[in-house]
Amino acid sequence: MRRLLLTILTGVISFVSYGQSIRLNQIGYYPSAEKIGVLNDGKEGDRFQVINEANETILEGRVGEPRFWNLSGEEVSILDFSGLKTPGTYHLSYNGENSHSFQIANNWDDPVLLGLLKAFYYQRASTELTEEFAGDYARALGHPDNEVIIHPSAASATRPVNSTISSPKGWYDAGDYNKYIVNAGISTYSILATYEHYATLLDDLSSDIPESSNNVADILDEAMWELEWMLTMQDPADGGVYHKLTHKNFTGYITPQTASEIDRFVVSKSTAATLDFAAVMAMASRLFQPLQNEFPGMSNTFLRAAEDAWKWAKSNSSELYQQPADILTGEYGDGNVNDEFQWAAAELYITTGNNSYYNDINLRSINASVPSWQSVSTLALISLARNQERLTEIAQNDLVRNKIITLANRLRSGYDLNSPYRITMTERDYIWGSNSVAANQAMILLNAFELTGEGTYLAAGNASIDYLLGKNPLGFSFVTGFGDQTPMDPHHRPSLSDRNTLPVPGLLAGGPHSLQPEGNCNYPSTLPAISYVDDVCSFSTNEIAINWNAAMVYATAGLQYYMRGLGNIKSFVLKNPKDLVALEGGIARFDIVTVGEGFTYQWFLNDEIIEGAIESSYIIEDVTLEDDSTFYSVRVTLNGETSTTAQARLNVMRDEVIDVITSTNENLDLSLQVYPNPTLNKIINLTSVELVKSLNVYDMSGKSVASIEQPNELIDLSGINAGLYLLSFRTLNNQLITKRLILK
Ligand code: G3I
Ligand code: 9MR
Repeated sequence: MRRLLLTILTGVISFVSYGQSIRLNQIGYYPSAEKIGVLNDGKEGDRFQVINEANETILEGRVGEPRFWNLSGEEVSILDFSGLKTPGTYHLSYNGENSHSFQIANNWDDPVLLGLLKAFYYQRASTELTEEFAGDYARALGHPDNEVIIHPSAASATRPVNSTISSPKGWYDAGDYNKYIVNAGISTYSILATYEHYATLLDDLSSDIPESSNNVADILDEAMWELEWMLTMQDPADGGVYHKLTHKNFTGYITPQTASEIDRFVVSKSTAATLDFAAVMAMASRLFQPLQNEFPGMSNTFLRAAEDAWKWAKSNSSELYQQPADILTGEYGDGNVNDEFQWAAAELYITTGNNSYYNDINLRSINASVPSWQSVSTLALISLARNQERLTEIAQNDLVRNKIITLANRLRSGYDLNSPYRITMTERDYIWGSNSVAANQAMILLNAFELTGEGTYLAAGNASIDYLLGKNPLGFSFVTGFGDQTPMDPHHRPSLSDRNTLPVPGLLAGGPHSLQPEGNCNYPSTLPAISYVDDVCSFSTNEIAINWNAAMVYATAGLQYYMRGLGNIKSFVLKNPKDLVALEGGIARFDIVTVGEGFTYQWFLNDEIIEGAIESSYIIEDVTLEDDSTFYSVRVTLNGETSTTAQARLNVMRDEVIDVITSTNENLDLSLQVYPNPTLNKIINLTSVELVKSLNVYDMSGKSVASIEQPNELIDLSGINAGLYLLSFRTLNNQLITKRLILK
């Protein structure tokens, strides 16, 4: 009955789901990374192909077991093509359907990171975007914001109602033209943290902006555009910070220049805005401190601004933002500002070393959670973890570390064990801006990786990026302009009012969730993971926003940084040993995949040390039936730190296939030779190749790992892991010849 119900449900829902049945990262994968695609409605055990640009099948894999995902209402199977390691452009094929193409490359994500960063330039207020830097997206100056009206809610003795202030620059928040301090907070944090954590990657990265020719990393120049605006939002009379700078209502779909004719207001100081401001300013102060020549005095200005804001917040600790009746734009309201206090205290402590700020953090009370504009205490944890060498003696570094790791473990186990899509997203994550949840989950995982050197966190973070770039039930790569199927109609006023067919590139759409507040959008479903529509009407799923983009800048940069070995962690475990099937009399080989130098290994059989088994692979020659259901684990040691993997199981099958020649034809061609065997460089030679029609390579579990039509004399199997394989040749007269091959 249950089964029937699922089938009915799947049947109903599959016609509303989008796009192709194969969902994968539409841009690319690192050669050493795990590579997973997801197939809707596949048959377990069926073959899928990896096809190169010359249209050759270079690998085959088997469709995994279908599992039902209630958030998208479909059964999906994993397509694991991690064995593909040779750089190039490929697509997958299943049952005659081709996937989008993707790259295997060490720099596949360069354009994505640049695009995401460049998007901030396109969001700039108070400046003309020139053709030199903006190309087709050039536009006239919008919102000079040099005469912004003091709204009654913001009036004070020195700034009476209807007086004006100048508050230029900053980024437009999203698809609207307003500027909100709360959201500027986490957005600027993510951008500055990207630099603070991954400077060596960012120092040389040019996003081709007007400041590119100065001596400063472009990402810092971009942040400065926002920081300069933020400074103007502080009332110099008391240190309090206005909540937002806004039109009274959302404008129509008009250009920035046209919208500039409509009045702008600063509205109400708030505790949340003032604390987010303090946190970001304190952080900026330490990052711009070395740049005295380029930005004279700015580091001090930031610090003073942070301290003044902190003082205001301490004596105005519950000024929760109340939207005035005549103001109808975004609220960014928040009923709880404890976390904002904690974050600001942490950033001030890190920058000044003043212990009184430390006590204000109240570290024990922080319950680590994936950060958002409304929930920022985990930003404090991350900054503390990343600045340990600057901290005074009272810092509880272990506590910080444990909190981050506990959260990361939850995310990783979702991805590892519980998710049919092998992602970290669960039901609670499908909120407005769900895509930024995925990106911020990656941020947590990257930080857990930094703290532990445990590569499985990195793999889980990579999975979030795969999700955002297409490995999701909608089959969308959610960054405009990147991927085959990307949002074409985002709720983004500059894109809606310009002459271009394509939207401004590099913008991350908010993503699916079931709120559907619009009433007039044609959503395909109310299921959280597919409640999305690529239509301007959908401001709740298809708008873009600076905090979402900034989270993905961080995630993409972090992934690049570690995968390219730029960090302190140059050696890590990427994959643990997996269960194996071996043949009686054959060879079983367990591997732990480590990246970098310095590891030592000790293997265990059923928890007992195996003498002499101290390599990254453990090979059992001549497997017997008695080895069936034995368990293997490996203890890895790096610089005196050890950890032991979970046990992998060995399953043994009777040797009934090896070197068996199956044919009904009497004239068996035995002249076919494969050499060298074993082979070290994974290139093999064939004799009598003119008699061979095709070749299939199987691993010991019977999984096809390569398939070649009309092989040449030299066959390159370098995309395949070391191990024992079966080569199955089909000759022109339809004989099937099977040989075993050891790749070392
Ligand atoms: O806080 C509750 C939580 O307790 C509850 O469990 C959860 C269930 O859905 O809802 C939470 O509140 C949500 C809140 O975001 C925090 O996630 C609201 O339902 C949801 O409506 C609210 O959405 C915000 C939206 O503005 C509407 O206010 C988005 O986070 C926020 O990103 C978005 O921001 C807008 C700006 O206002 C204007 N500029 C564009 C920008 C992006 O769309
Ligand atoms: O266009 C607005 C978008 O930028 C906001 O994020 C969103 C949520 O506050 O609101 C959009 O404006 C809509 C308004 O809330 C209701 N009427 C329709 C507007 C969209 O055209």
